[in-house]
Parts: sequence; structure tokens; C-alpha cells
Amino acid sequence: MNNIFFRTIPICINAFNTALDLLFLLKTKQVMNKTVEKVLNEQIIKESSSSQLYLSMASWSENQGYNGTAQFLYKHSDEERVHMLKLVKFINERGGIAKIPAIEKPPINFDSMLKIFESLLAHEIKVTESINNVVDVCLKEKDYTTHNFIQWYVSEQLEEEALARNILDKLKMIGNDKGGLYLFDRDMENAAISTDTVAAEK
Ligand code: OFO
Repeated sequence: MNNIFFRTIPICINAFNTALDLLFLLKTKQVMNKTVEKVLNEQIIKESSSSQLYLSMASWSENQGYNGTAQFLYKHSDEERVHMLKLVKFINERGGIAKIPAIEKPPINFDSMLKIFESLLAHEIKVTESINNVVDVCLKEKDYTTHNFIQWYVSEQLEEEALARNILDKLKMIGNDKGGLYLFDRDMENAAISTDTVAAEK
């Protein structure tokens, strides 16, 4: 009888410790603010559709013989996917649930280089509005950690809009001049290569 009693003591202690651990885990598990989680998941959809749109633009450019611009746009598409992944990981790490969206079909034809960069800029402006909305929600919900995280996207949008405007200005200057478009495409290739070099040096 005594033997059984002494043998059950360690089992009881283990069970008690496990219960304490569980209690501690439940108390410390972060739960993401649901309103913030919702807008971040909506942002995942936007980043994913940016990636798809630029992939389609890259493919169109490649088929039209604009190989430099295609390289630039393939890279841009990859970057947008990274933006999406950053959001997925952030939501999951903060105790939320990231929802992976269905792949939306982007347009296939773009008519001209000018049309490509006009729609790219229009798209980026919409993404900026959406990022600003996330900032707004974070402040309203007093979620300062997500507010801090989303600042990276605020700066990224600033850079991307400025770049798209710059490219558009050049294209407007070139118009339909074939020689100008040839040089433009070469510049775009150099831009893609130089951002590769910067990334490799980081
Ligand atoms: Fe995700 O940076 Fe623009 O869209």
C-alpha cells in the first residue's frame, strides 16, 4: 500500500507541472486584434494581386521583345510576393491566422509600354491607399506593434510610386520613337541588374 502511494507521488507532481505549463501558455499566447488581423489579411490579397499583375506585365513585355523591361517586372513581381510573405509570417507570429487568397487572373494584354506603366502607377496608388488604411486601423485599435511593422510598407510605397512616376515621365518623352524605346528597354535592364547587385551586397 505504502509502495503504491510513493510510486504515485512523482506521477502527480508531473501532472501538476504539466497543468501549470499549460496555464502559463494560455496566459502568455498572444492573440491578435481581430480588426487589425482582418485588414492585414486584406493586404495579403493586394500584395498577391500586385505580384500576379507584374508577372503578367513581365510576360507581355518579354513576348513583345522588351527583354530588359521584362527582367525589371519579373523582379518586381518577386518583390511583391516577398511583401505578401512578410505579412503572412507577421500575422501568424502575432497569434493571428493568415489566409492565403486564391490567385486572381490579371489582364493579359497591355497595348504599349506606356499603358503598362500607367496601370502600374494606378495600381501602386491604390496599394498606398490600402496601406494608409492599415495605419489608420492600427492607430484606432492602439496596436502600436503592427503600426511599427507597417511603416516599412509606407516607405516602400513611397519609393515605388516615385519610381513608377519617373519611368512614366521618360516614356511620355519618348513617345513612339523606336530608338528611344530601345534605349529605354536597355536602361530598364540595367536598373534590374543594379538592384540585384545591391541586394547581393546586403
Ligand atoms: Fe508591395 O509594394 Fe507596391 O504594391
